[in-house]
Amino acid sequence: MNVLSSKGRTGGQVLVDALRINGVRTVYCVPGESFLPVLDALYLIRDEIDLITCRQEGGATHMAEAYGKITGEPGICFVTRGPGSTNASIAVHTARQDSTPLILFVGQVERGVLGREAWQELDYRQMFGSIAKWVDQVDSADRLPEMISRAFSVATSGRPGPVVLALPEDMLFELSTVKDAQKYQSSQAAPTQESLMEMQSLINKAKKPLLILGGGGWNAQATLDIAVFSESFGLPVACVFRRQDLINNQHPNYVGEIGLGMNPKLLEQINESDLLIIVGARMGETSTNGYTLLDIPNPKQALIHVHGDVNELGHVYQPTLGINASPIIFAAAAKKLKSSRALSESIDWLNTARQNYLNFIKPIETIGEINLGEIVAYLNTTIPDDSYITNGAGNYTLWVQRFFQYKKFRTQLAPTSGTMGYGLPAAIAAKIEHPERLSICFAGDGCFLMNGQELATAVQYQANVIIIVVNNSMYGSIRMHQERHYPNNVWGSTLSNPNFIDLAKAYGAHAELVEKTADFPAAFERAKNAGRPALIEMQTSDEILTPRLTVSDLRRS
Ligand SMILES: Cc1ncc(C[n+]2csc(CCOP(=O)(O)OP(=O)(O)O)c2C)c(N)n1
Ligand SMILES: [Mg+2]
Repeated sequence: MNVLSSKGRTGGQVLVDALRINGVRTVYCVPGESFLPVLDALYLIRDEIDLITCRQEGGATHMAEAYGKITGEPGICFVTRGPGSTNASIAVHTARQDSTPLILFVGQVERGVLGREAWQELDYRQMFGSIAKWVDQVDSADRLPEMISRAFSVATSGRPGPVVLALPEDMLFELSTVKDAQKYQSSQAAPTQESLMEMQSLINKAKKPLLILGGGGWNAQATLDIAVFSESFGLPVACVFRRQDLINNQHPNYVGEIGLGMNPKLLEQINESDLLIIVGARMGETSTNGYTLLDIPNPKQALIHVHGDVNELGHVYQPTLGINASPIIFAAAAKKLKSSRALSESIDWLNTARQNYLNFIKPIETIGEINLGEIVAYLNTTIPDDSYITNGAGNYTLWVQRFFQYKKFRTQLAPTSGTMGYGLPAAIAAKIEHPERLSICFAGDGCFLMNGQELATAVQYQANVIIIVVNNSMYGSIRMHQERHYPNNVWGSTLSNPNFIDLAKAYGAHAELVEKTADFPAAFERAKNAGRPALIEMQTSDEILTPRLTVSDLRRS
């Protein structure tokens, strides 16, 4: 039912009705006086749409971004003008690089003072011009249904991404008799029959083909379909940086991640391969060893590139065959293709890749009482397959991504944008969306403090996440680069931290310190059963940089 009076609805009510029509169930925000009519309209339908109030816009917008990743529908976030929008920009960038559907609504000064650099005024078209997929300002309440409908379509069609809409304050109070638009439709490209036939023939001829998955716009069914395709053609399957959940990592064709800290043996096989079939991925810097993995613009391997955005094909690499198709439609079609390859001929190629992967994920010896590899491996074999594992940026992520096997679609919530502070808001959004599932956030000491304030949000909404803080008292990743370029000159990368246990308890969370690897399982059980958000801190040596590199190694080299 519309919140309709005889003179019409306020802009805020028209906007909220549009959200409801488009299936929105959760809205994230940090409130601002610039969008009070929206808050009021949300109050009137509070039984239908949950409002999650956060502590900082970076946290709020990252929660909305994670909602977009989990559901495939745009995450919705409201922030105030000026400083609210600048705080929120971090997650607009994440949504851009991670190809996530997101709609960020930003307050704006009233129409009559626009252009004077009024209080907190910004030109959002300029500010978000290079990061949003579309940014605009709604200057009349009558145009809200049209522009919101477009926002949903743009955010989800082709390569998904972020949309920013600015809302002049007086427009939201304005009364309008405009009619609602229908629910949005998302449009996707489909592969032609000819291109599928050509692909089939290229694969049938190849001796050492490799399938690489990545990007946005997938769903659970597509990941199952693509696995069937890999089986029919005997293809080893790699996933790009932080997209490891596009195939069950226990599937016999999965051979590892192409990202930072990747298996050198997988790198060798990519070099040796004669055909790469890349589905959904852009093959950006982090998935190509800094643009060294594939020759630009002509890789020495034959290249089949499948992408939902036609502009990605030929953007960096000239494909032998470019296919403009959404991963979902492509995977459904590829699943039906029949192989005429003699699978026995390439079985060694596949088995070697798989064995290399299995060897790579065995935990290795480390310095000190905490072996992070063993702890991740413990979780890998004990937690339910649908548990969420989230992280931000930092060297601690190398252990998570190397030793954990993601088994279901969208259980890995990790920013390909490399933004610190992502893990906690993502874990909270996941727990709010699926309270019945475990939601585990890995964070470095640096990473945790970037959005640690959202622990208050988790407590407020009973989002009982489990946070594992890997505390090495440094921005370890930066220290590693520093040691490489300026050995011994440690500067600006050490951290003097708060007592994380006391801090978490002050927020109302359960918290404990784990000092030895063997103590982790019991602490994890207590965290799971705490009935509130929980934090487990583990202190690791500042000598350890990555699973296979120490500070001393670097100083000796
Ligand atoms: C928002 C943001 N700021 C800065 C950086 C640069 N950066 C990348 S990793 C890192 C250090 C991370 O430290 P921590 O979370 O403690 O993890 P560690 O590397 O010590 O394991 C920094 C500062 C970044 N990626 N994102
Ligand atoms: Mg650290």
